[in-house]
Formats: sequence, C-alpha cells, structure tokens
Amino acid sequence: RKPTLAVVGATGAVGSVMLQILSQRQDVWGEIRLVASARSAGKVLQVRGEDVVVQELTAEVFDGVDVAMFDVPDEVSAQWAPVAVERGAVAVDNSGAFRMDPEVPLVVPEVNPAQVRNRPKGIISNPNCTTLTMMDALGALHAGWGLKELVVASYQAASGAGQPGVDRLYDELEVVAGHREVGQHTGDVRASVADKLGDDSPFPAPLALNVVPWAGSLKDGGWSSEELKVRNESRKILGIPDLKVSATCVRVPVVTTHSLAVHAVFEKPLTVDAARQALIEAPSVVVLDDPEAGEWPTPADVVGTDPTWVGRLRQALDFPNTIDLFVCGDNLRKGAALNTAQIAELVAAELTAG
Ligand code: 2RA
Repeated sequence: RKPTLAVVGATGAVGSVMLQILSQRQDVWGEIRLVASARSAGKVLQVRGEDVVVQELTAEVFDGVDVAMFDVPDEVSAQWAPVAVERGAVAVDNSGAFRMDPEVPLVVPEVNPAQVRNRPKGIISNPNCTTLTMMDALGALHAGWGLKELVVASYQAASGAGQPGVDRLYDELEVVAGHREVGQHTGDVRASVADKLGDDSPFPAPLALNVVPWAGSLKDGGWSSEELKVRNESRKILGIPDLKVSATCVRVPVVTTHSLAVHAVFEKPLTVDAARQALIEAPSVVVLDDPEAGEWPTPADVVGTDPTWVGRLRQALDFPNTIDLFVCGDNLRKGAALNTAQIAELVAAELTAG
C-alpha cells in the first residue's frame, strides 16, 4: 500500500507550491488529503491533476494518515503536529515550533538524511528558508574542509512573509510605479505608501524602492529571531555545535527567492578552484560564476527552480582558509515545500520498505 499524505496549510503560499511539487515529483503517495482552517475548508484545489476538496483541521482528519506535512504558523503546528502523531502519522513540520527541540531532527536531505530516523517524538522539522538557502552549498564545503566560522548577510524575498507579504509588495509597487519623483526625498516613499495603503503591513517599513534590515521578532541584544535561526539551525543541521555564526537579515523588494552573501572560514586550507569543483559535484547545487560574462545567480533567474545556485566565488584576500560567495535559492521551493516533500519521501520510503 502506498502511504497516505496529509498536507496541512494547503491553501497558503507554501502550501500552493507544495501542491505543484507533489504534482511534479515521482508519485510515492496513495491518498493525498488537503487540510486547512475552517475558513478554507470546502475549497477545491488541484493536485496530481485531480480536484481535491480541502478538509477542516480536526483530530479525525489524521486518521489513516501516514505522513502529515505542516505549512502553518508556529502556534498551529505546536498544537496540531502532536495530534497527528497521536493519530499514527509522522509529522514533517515547516514551522519554527520544534526546530531546536533536541528530540526533533532538523533535516536537509542532501546534508543529514540519516537524521530522519532519529525522531523520538514522531516529528521531523524542516529548517527556516534563510538557513536552507545556503545549506546544500555549505554542507558540500564542510564535508571537504570543515566549516569553522560563518558571516552572512541575507537578501530575503517578500514571500518569506507568506501571501500577505507578496500582496503588500505588489500593492506598494503599484503605488510608486510611474511616479519618478518618489524615492528622492526623505520619507517620501513611506508617505506615498502609507497614504494609499495604510500602515498595516507584514513589513516594518516600505519594501518598494527600499531594503529593510529586519525579519522576524526582536530578541536579546538587538538580534532578530531570523538571525538567531540562521545561527542555531546551521549549527544543528551541520552538526557543529560551536560553529561561529554572525548573520544580518535584510528584506528586499523581490517576490520569491532568498539570496545570501556568505563569508565562510574553514579548518583546512582550500583553494577557490577546489571549492568550485566540490560545489559542481554536489548534485543539488548549480555553479553560475563567470563575472567576465556577467554571469552570477540572481533571484529573477532562479525563482521557480529547485537547485541552490552559487556564484561570485572568491578566495578572501585578507582571511586564511576563507571563501566568499553569493547564493540564491527559491524560498518557497527548496527553502520550504521541496525540502519538506523530500523529507516526507524519505519517510515514505522507510514505511513502504516496512
Ligand atoms: C522569512 N524566513 O523570510 C522567513 C520565513 N520563514 O520571513
């Protein structure tokens, strides 16, 4: 029997991409049950070319389910993933609710696939999209040279904040489009956007014609929750508890695809050519790095694709054993839905093998 899958949060930004991914990948699933809040129950969505009616999130909806994916806010996962497990499912959770729980593995299938089986709570976590964007590339380099220190700046897309983030960016762009005087005087972008759209935004400042050095909530010492996730999750996934990490997370007016500028310091001496070769050989990484030809990854070219794209590889001039690089990845695909689907497929293979 092929395992039954439940997709909880099927109507959200990540959920919608999940339905496309489940329709495109090799089909390992029997029934696929789509689940959402009472507000969305009854909607009809397409997966694998078939219409499926969305069911309301209740305990009973998990009866007979083998794997339940959660693409919902932290508090919804915190409440419902354990319910799915009680009803007999393995939960694969894309929220932040369980990621740092020592009894919950945090898995990137290209980096630490064996961790999938280490799930005493029946829950497996999917990393935050910002961390995930660089994990395949760093995992490949860590395997060769031993990662020691990481300094990163992120350039995060609006869809990291879900569908409301995408809607807000498009609305703001519409407000400023065609007004060539906007963006040349202090506060004029903020005033135009607030005048037309009000202040109720998923972002703490206008995103159109701007960059916003903030993602997540305020933590001790002025760090954002997103920056601490990058640090803590990188350590856990790569299995380097004392990895030195410093991150600055920034939102940019891109719809989908997160980018990161990465400064990575290694234990062993490495050359940029050897690092490039290791990245070329990593199956999920594409190296696009020809500055003479003006070739490097950009979000506009990467969006909608599965790999991690790496460019601007440079040996740091003033730091030994250090490589600088730029990495882009679709935050809704590898950064969220694709990685969750890959984890779920590992569990499906395990269940099918019996
Ligand atoms: C963001 N990383 O981009 C978050 C979403 N999980 O806002």
